[in-house]
Amino acid sequence: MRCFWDERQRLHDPLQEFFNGALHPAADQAKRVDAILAAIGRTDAPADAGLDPIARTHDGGYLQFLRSANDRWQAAGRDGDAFPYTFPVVRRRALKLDRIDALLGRYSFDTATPIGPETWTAAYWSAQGALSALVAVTGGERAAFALCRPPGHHAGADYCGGYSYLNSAVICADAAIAAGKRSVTILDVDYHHGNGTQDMMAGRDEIAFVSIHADPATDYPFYWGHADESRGNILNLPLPRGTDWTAYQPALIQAIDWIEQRAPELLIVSYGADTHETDPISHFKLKTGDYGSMARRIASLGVPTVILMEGGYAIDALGANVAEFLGGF
Ligand code: OKP
Ligand code: ZN
Repeated sequence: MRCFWDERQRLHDPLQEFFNGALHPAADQAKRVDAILAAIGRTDAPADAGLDPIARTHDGGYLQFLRSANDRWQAAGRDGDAFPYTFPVVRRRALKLDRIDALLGRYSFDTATPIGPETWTAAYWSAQGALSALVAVTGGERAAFALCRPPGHHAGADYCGGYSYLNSAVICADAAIAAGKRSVTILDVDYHHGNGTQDMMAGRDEIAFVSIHADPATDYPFYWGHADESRGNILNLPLPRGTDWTAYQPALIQAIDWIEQRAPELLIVSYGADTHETDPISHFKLKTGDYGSMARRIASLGVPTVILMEGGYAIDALGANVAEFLGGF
């Protein structure tokens, strides 16, 4: 299977994230990449499709912010990664503010997603990898993989969060529709709900989103991913902490039946290996071999598939988990 990766994605190297009242070492470490690269072997550098496909999906003001945030942070006299600390609550009126701290809160929903000097560059090439995987699949490949890192599924049209800055899955889906596909489905199997992807599904009947994830009553991102948000082109299948393959399988079958009914021309899989039993920030109990079973079930749909990397933080198991999933195709 063709795998896309660009060395510039390493330039995003966040030091810390803030949760539970303290700074912790960032879970999205650049060394995640080494584990995956060692396991998948040869990769191709993505082509540069430019800014247009990213600007089709994301808000212009947000993109401008993302590109300039760390410069503005430094201009305000700070070092290192830019962090938000004040957030406009949901109903606060729109204000045209220029202060970096106001912009950081306006365009973020958490304190886990700092912006470093090269975050834009890394996120840009992460999205380009997804677009190149799409080109491979529309060109006739059965499936292709993009090692998207930083990930994308928590990023909305005008916000970052959950280690995500640009939503590669939606960028890819929008590009496929622009290129003439009539129907695309995004299947998200990361441990965490893909809130950014879901948010961008409103009014998009040609794109559908189905997600299997930890119940947001107990797990991040809390405010999205509940079963009662399912409607039309959205299906949320939350599962409790402790879910193993036996308990996971029925949800996967339900997701696959739902996809089959929609008969998409293209499938995009947001693949997270953070459902693994040893993941340090998650609470499902899948084993390495389960990813092969999962992939074979998905592949049985017979739909051309773009596979995008999302989370997965158990470095010791990460390479094997990704290779097992890709091997299942
Ligand atoms: C990104 B992806 C841990 C707090 C974690 C952020 C999680 C982001 C997950 N106690 N907060 O979906 O893998
Ligand atoms: Zn995750």
